[in-house]
Amino acid sequence: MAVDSCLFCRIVAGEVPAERVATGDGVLAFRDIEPRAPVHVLVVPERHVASVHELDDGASGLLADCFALCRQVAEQEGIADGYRVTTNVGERGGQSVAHLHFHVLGGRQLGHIDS
Ligand code: IU
Repeated sequence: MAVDSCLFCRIVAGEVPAERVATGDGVLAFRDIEPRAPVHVLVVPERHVASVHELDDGASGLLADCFALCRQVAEQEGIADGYRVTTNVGERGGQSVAHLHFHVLGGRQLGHIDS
């Protein structure tokens, strides 16, 4: 997908509105438009990467920055005692936006992942 037509690249660029909740080193957190839990925030790298499957071996810094922002969001949102961080890969894996993103979900009792 061309970066200029990627929805999350356009959110990062400020071309598409989103409720931003935090920023980190090359990463952005904003509220999911269709929340599946009382807290549902997406953490995305600013640089376009389609999914974890497209990451190269040098991506450890990017991943550390993403997870650092996930932790910050959990603290900010008051869910640090229990939350889920998840990422989908490819259409068959439930991914609908082809820009790497981590769902930070919490604020209610979460069950096992079974679907
Ligand atoms: P998924 O893992 O690729 O399915 O997650 C994409 C998420 O992006 C999904 O939870 C949508 O509700 C969310 N989203 C959004 O926050 N803003 C948008 O404009 C669109 C999707 I389109």
